[in-house]
Amino acid sequence: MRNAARRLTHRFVLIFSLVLLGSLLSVGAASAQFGQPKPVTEEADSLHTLYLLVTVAGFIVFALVTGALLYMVVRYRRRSDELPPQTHGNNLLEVIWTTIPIVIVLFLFVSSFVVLLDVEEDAEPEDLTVNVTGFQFSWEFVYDLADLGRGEGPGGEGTVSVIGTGSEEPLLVIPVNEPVEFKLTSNDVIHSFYVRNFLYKLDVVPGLDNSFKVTAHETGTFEAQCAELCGLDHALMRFQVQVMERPDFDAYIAGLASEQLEQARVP
Ligand SMILES: [Cu+2]
Repeated sequence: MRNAARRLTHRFVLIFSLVLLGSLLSVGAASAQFGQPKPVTEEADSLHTLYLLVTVAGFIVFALVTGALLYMVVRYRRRSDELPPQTHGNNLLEVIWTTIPIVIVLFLFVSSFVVLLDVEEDAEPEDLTVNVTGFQFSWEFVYDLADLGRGEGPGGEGTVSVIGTGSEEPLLVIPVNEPVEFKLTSNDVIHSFYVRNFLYKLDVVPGLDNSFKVTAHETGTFEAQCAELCGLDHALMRFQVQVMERPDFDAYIAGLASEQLEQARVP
């Protein structure tokens, strides 16, 4: 009898340790970004926190359910042909297993809604606007010289643009620590504007004005691409986003402006 009790304790300790180890590994993996690109905007930070919250909650539920299941399978396994006591219905249990999922779903709904409100907040009129046009098969980024956001900027009238070609990926340059609005339009079919490190993408739909705002908090160059299969050369619709300090951004735009003015002068 004592042997049987000891065996049971051993098994319980083994199962409990496995579940604990699994949970620790899961939480460790989740906090190590779990395959997500590094967030480089304030909005991406909120999205990443939400992602971790959902992932960790999922793993905790998984560990608890699997642990309870394994324990029950071992503890109450069939020992003889005798029919065990039969129980029909348990109100308390039903209330518990209905309430817990409702609380979890409500918690996830509220936290997602709060993050969504933050991420999809409208841009202010003084924010820098970049007009993005997707076309088969590249991108055009247009800056309005009279609307270069909160810095001094080169000023002046007119626009400057960067157009990609099949062989050359266009570069989208934005200033760091400033809200930037992207206004997305398409000339032909549906594309999708996707910058991995923004942890966000938005469809570029003909006839529909889509826009979103980011505040990048890190300088650097980040890979981006079209994320909607839009035709044969969809794979060529890659581009790069470069986040720079405000003076560098102003110098870049001024350079583009004088370059394009020069080209316009050439007969
Ligand atoms: Cu595409």
